[in-house]
Amino acid sequence: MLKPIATPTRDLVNLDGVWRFAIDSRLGAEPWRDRLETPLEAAVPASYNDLFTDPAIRGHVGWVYYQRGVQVPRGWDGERILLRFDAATHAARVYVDDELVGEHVGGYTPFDIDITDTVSAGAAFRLTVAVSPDLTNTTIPPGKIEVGMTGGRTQTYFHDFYNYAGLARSVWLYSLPQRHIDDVTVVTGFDADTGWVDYRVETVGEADVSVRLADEDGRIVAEADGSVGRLVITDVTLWRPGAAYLYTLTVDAVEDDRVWDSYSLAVGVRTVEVRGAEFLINGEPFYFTGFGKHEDTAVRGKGHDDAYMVHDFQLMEWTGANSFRTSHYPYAEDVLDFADRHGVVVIDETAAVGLNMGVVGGLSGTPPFPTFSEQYAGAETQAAHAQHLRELVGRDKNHPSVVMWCIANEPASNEEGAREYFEPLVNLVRELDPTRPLTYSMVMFATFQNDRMIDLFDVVSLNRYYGWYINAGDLATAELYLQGDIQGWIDRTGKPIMMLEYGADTMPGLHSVWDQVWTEEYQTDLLAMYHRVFDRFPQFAGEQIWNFSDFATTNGLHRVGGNRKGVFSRDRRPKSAAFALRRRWLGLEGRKPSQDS
Ligand code: BDP
Repeated sequence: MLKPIATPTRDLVNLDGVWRFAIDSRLGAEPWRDRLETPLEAAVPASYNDLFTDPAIRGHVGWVYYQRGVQVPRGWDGERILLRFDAATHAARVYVDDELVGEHVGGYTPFDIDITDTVSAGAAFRLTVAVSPDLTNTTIPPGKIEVGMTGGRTQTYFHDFYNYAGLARSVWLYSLPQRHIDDVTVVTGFDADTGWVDYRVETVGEADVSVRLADEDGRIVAEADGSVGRLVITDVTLWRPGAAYLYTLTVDAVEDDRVWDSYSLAVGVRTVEVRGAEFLINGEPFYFTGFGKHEDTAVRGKGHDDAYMVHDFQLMEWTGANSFRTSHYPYAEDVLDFADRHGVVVIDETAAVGLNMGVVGGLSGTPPFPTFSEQYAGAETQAAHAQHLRELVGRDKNHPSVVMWCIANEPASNEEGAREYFEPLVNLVRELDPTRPLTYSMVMFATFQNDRMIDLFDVVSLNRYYGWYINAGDLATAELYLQGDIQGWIDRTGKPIMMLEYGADTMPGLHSVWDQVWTEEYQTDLLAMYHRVFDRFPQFAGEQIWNFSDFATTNGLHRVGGNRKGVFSRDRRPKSAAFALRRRWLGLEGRKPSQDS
């Protein structure tokens, strides 16, 4: 799916700003038929939850409504006219004046609605968007809605981060020529100094395709005709971690001597491969350093914010991180564009978090009922997961920064039914994208003895909390457990092994000379213990700490003001561990992990 951009043949109008806002219980029937009767306005992009002081809005179960007027530019006669929602979390119904023009389920992937037949160039219309924060067994992530003792509907879900919802990313109105480029797919490769870009272009309407590739100085380095082909680059400059290089691919759809449509995208030439226990980028072993993150800031919730994006990348670079995981859902496309431009490596994760009833069973890991059953994650959930994967790969397939798909966080891979649930999804992603390795991050109680599906995947990704949820305050015992755990996975799989979560909740300013949990010293010591263990295994392929920064969670007894496992606080101030990481990852302590593997 192509990102909407302005080109010589396409126009783009941004609809961000302040929209009228109300929850359904405070509106009459079919509220889209008129101006919303509400005193409230909400910022777009932003999650709506923390904008208002009213708890009934924050935790609302059911539809919320956004509305604004839109003016269609007068020059758009004869063009196709579309709305693009970069995200509506978790479902949306879109109305133009009185008419329902489209719907979408899935809170973190974009969708288009073609409104050509409903609106006119030069005219204005009323745009109303109903957005649902609800999580059920037909959404990804899944959740449960029940009627409680007070008669109100309550939402539960099986992940700790707060269920922020709303229009958290940009909304656009854009024009497309009737004959247009519908999709572009690139796969890159190289041999010595010669690089190539295999491309495939899909068009709507009859048109001949011609493509050209320019380097960063704007020099054309290769050209071709036809909707499928290979562009060869002599003396290629590769896209490398820490040293991004982007070519610009321009695609023209031509017919009757006229360029009907033109579209450009950035292309980084690089390869990704798993060989034995090694994760290779451009044929060279790559060791991941970095974080699991969240899209999470005060007031905005999961609202995309360019200032925070720039600052987060700065802080990651400052710590020496070379990568991050989009835990636990696809991030705004702007984040991947930024990673492409700055040579930051991304593990792109789906929103499939909480497919695990064992987590409800607490540390025993005993599910109250089977996870992979019609009661919870059944055929409908699997279908929603498959659709989510199609949309994720469709959006992100051309980003050089994306080197691996993580198709679920902590699923119950130890439970019966896990393999049957995941095997078709693995096959689907391999068909959609045969080039990138696959992984899922593994919950504590999915062990090398009981996991049922690792052989379907390329990389073993562990989430481990020895020293926190297990052996809290006893790092010596935690170290033994961790050592045995990693050894077990090496013996069982021979695949690259990475740690995608490890960490400790930490209260900035709390200190102790002893092994006291929640102190800054304990977080630093726990991370150092993990690193000591990782460094004993040459097969180890990477370390991403949980979490980059503190983040909002749902109410819960073991969360004090959110999840505090951040190396930075929620307002991005470093805890002591940040300085220790910087020494390790920038190689200031002698060993630089990325050089040794
Ligand atoms: C892991 C989850 C992550 C949580 C983390 C924690 O993958 O989303 O935030 O535990 O408890 O199980 O801090």
